[in-house]
Amino acid sequence: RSIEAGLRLAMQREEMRLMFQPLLGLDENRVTCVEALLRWDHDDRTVSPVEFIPVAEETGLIVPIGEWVLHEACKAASAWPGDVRVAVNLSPVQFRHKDLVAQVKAALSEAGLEPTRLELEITESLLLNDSENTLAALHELRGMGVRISMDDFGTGYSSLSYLRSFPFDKIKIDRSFMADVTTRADSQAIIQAVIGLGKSLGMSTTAEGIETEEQLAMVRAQGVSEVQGFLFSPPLQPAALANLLHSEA
Ligand code: G
Ligand code: G
Ligand code: MN
Ligand code: NA
Repeated sequence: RSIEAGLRLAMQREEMRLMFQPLLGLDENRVTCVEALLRWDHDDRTVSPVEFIPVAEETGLIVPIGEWVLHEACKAASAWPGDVRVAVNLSPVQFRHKDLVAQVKAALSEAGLEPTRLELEITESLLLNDSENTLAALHELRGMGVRISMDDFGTGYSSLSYLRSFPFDKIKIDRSFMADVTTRADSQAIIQAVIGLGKSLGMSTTAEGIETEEQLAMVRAQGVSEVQGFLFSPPLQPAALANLLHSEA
């Protein structure tokens, strides 16, 4: 397929780049974290990760691509002011690869970035396979000081059992729960319950997909720690993100 053929050449052609979406800490009232989001400029268009990540996973190309993302994200973060963290999305395939911990260590040391400034986001589906190796890698990374977030919480099948098998630092509540949060009491109740669950397990909570002032007011009142969404900022080019951080510093 053409995506596969293109992906094989994408790295050497330097067609991959990162966008950066800042997250707002509500207590701090400043950017606390920035999520790195991969883009592929190919054949006169920008291909979304939704399209190419599955192909990269099937072909194993996600391993070198993911390693590049880790290095680029850590390098970018090392130039940001203050203690802003960088969040990197990881694929389950990367977790099954025996070199993941070594790759993370290399990316951190090459960039001179403290491990506490790196967050790794994993979606719930990840732990389904090969859970022993995955858990061992997660524990080793966490032992180094790297933070681990559960991404898209509430969309998978086993959210609650994952919270019991691994001590995540952060729960990111999926944006599908924000869509109707201002009009539906049941969505509000679910968000409230997840925040409470996080508090009792010592995990912070982030609300994804905040697009309106009403949604922000709602999740703020409910006690969420951090928000992400187009209201505060869309994903930005690296220079625009650096400007934003320097204007805050
Ligand atoms: O930025 P955007 O909305 O297009 O991202 C779409 C999806 O792609 C999201 O689920 C996001 O987690 C995923 N994604 C973005 N960048 C990366 C990456 O570097 N690695 C992996 N595995 N997934 C990514
Ligand atoms: O699955 P993950 O949470 O990693 O996905 C991140 C994706 O969510 C990014 O591709 C980003 O473009 C998208 N995103 C970020 N903020 C918003 C938002 O407020 N609304 C919508 N619809 N998408 C968002
Ligand atoms: Mn994410
Ligand atoms: Na998400």
